[in-house]
Amino acid sequence: MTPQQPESIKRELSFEEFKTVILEDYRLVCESRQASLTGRKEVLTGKAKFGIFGDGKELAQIAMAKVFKNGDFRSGYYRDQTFMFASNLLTIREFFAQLYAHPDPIADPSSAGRCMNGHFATRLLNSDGSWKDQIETKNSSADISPTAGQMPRLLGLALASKLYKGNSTLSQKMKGFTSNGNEVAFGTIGDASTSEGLFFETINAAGVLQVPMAISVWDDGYGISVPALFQTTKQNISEVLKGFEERRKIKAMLFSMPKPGIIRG
Ligand SMILES: Cc1ncc(C[n+]2csc(CCOP(=O)(O)OP(=O)(O)O)c2C)c(N)n1
Repeated sequence: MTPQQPESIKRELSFEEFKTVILEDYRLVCESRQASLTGRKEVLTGKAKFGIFGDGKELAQIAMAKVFKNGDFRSGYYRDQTFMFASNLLTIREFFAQLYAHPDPIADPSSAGRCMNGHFATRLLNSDGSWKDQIETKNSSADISPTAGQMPRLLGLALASKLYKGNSTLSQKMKGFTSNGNEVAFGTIGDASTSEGLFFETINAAGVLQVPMAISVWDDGYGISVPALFQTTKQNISEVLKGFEERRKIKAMLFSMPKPGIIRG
């Protein structure tokens, strides 16, 4: 995690502080739900051409936003509006500007109307073309339309942190991009999209490489109208992924193996 943790995370909250946080979170849940309902009406009445929304996934995203820090990156998909609101990376006005494909980057900073709605990007460049300091901000890489396409990029972002961490010369040179590799890459994906090969390749590679990556699966049991029974082994991706859990035994075994140079006979 990046060093600048808010005070509220470091110490115990008083009851009044706790109440304030809960009420703020509840307000955001309601606002985000209303944005989904209103947005869907705009699409179904023909005022916006297409739209997918994040209703039903509000609370989990608020929880995720609480541990998302400056310097971290998101690589996610179209259901993440509440996470973006909670991370202060998107306003409801910008959300609707994207739905109406507003061509002004001030109205729709994600893509100036170029991307579909729910494709959440933060800007990496200043208006003069220079790099923004990515350590001072929370960051979101632009969503892409093929489901699970966000997974390899998630892995790449996490691997970058590991490489920075292991190479102080590199991380010194790349000030503005890393704080000694302490950044975490946060990924999101729908349960049906976990059937894509890119998902399993990413999970496998993350296990091998041991990179700082956190994945949330928004598991609602369906991919459009197809239930998990027809697309996920055991109908439950969490059960499937248990096989990828790192076991202390395996780790201990690897560490006790002789180095290749000293194997005899
Ligand atoms: C590679 C690919 N195949 C199909 C689609 C069409 N598509 C868009 S969303 C979707 C369903 C995804 O379901 P899930 O991953 O469970 O996410 P949810 O929308 O339910 O949160 C499909 C099949 C796509 N965008 N990309």
